[in-house]
Amino acid sequence: MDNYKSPELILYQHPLASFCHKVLIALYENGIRFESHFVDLMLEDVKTELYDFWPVGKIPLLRDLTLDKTIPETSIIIEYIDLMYPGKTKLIPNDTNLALLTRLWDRFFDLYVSEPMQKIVLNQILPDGDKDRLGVGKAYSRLRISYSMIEKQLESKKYLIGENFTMADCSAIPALFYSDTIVSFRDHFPKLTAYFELVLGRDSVKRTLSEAEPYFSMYPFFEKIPKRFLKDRI
Ligand SMILES: N[C@@H](CCC(=O)N[C@@H](CS)C(=O)NCC(=O)O)C(=O)O
Repeated sequence: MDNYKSPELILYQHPLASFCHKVLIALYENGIRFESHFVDLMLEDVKTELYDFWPVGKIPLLRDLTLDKTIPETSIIIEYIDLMYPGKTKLIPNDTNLALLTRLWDRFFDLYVSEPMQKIVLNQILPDGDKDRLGVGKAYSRLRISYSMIEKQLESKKYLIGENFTMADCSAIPALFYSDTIVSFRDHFPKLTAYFELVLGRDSVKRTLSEAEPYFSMYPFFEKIPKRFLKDRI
């Protein structure tokens, strides 16, 4: 039986989606029980249910049935679970300055790694006439600048903001997992590479990636996903 299932929390998500990984890692870090509702954005009925709660239509989306609350936006979902369902990993530090740094690096990864990564991935599946050459060029250079900034941030730190794993790391891991398949950081950014290897070892991350694995072949840069993340290691 799956320990993580409970009728109280429902997470609308898709196991391939990087922003869903961000929240899944946070939930798994603290063994928070929830029920998963897969959202296939191609299927109208699932989309309708999601749009009823949050017309923006982005995933993931959390529903807390105990309080009849809808919680959208990954950073807000993580803030919410840290507050309402605290566990061994304090995702938002109690110290005000560390909390600010956590939020800053969470924003940084969403806006300056995930966003350009998504731009490049989306562009890959667009028909030729709709491709955005200029925007994609900017996205590639943004990723390189971001990697240099992360390398500097990690100079004397174990995790992104210090000794402890936080929301900033939840945000970083999926962003880096996919961005590395587009602009690899492994040859030029040793601290970033070492950090990424460290976080890949966490159970929450292993579980998230193994649940994503059956869907990896749908990813436009599938051939760039390192074979060690694939079950059949083709
Ligand atoms: N700012 C949002 C971003 C979420 C997001 O972009 N989710 C993607 C999946 S990774 C999505 O819903 N894409 C479908 C769409 O944009 O219609 C958050 O942090 O929750």
